[in-house]
Amino acid sequence: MLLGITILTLAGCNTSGKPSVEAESTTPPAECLVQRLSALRDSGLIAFGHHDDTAYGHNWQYQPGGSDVRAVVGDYPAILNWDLGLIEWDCAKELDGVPFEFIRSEVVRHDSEGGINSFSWHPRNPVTKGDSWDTQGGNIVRRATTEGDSINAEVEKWITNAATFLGSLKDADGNPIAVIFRPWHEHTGQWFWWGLPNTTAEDYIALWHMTRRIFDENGVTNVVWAYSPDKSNCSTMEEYMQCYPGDDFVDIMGADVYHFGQGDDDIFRERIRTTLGLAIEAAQAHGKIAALTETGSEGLTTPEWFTTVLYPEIADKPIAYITVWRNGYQMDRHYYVPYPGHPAEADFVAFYQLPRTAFLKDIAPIK
Ligand code: BMA
Repeated sequence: MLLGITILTLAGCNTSGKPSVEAESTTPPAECLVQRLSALRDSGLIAFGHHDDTAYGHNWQYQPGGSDVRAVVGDYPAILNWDLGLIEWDCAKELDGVPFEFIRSEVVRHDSEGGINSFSWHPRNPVTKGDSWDTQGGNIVRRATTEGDSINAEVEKWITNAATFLGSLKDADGNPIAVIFRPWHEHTGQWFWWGLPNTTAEDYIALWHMTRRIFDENGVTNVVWAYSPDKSNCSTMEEYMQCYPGDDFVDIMGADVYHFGQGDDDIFRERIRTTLGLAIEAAQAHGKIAALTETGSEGLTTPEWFTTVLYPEIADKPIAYITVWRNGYQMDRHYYVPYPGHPAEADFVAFYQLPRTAFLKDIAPIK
């Protein structure tokens, strides 16, 4: 809900957080989004994001205007998160079945309404052809970054696919739409093939640099880069920064911290304080933007979770946004925001009404 948002005119950018047309700005679109996120953080608002929000929800999919968030609070999330999983195999749909062309049209629509889009990526395992969670195949990241290795050529092609798609996101005037991209996430956990200990910090950093080089070679100027360690094995600054690719490669210092287990509120609180605390400290030290890049309590078994567990932990934090994961279509317990009729509905409305939480209407620029 609105807290007196300050619309700043940023150098080379207009009030929508885009390169200024009138001034024939040469500021890259990504830079304007970085400035918009900084302004958002400085305004005291925390933008709310939800994964696949308008594609499907608890008991519906692909309905015009559909969104569990909107159905409950009457407004869309400020940030829509999407995934690129399976773009590497040239598939028409991402790993949870959302067509990439649907994603493109939603990105354009949300952007035109003043919202922000963000992307994660769950690519397949290039050695075993299994999914992201298949950690078999040795140090795949080393092979992926070693010139001459067949996996290197393959993963370079995968990254080129991601760069081509993100770089091709354009608004109705043909201008690139800036988006947040959060590749190779949760690397401090051991569940992804690119995570520690399935690779080394040195190899991980090489993968990030390779990713960035390929985006640059493809002329992509609309990507804001988010680094997002998971709370696992991430309770010291040394652990948080262990795989940091460097100030020239990252714009957002993230933290992925989920609430597992009913009633383990204090464990979650402590994890947020620790890992998000490190993200904030690192962001301040490196001149970056901090964010709670993934969070949530699956099934919302504590109906007041948003206002009594999550909000007190983020309310006084200088972060630009938070993102919760998806409301699976016809997945009984796999959802992270309430849908109409769910016991957590009233609490989510109360969360929406809190002065610092920002949804689409709060961050949409005044035109
Ligand atoms: C996980 C679950 C899976 C999904 C995956 C990638 O957290 O939601 O069902 O396939 O993310 O989106």
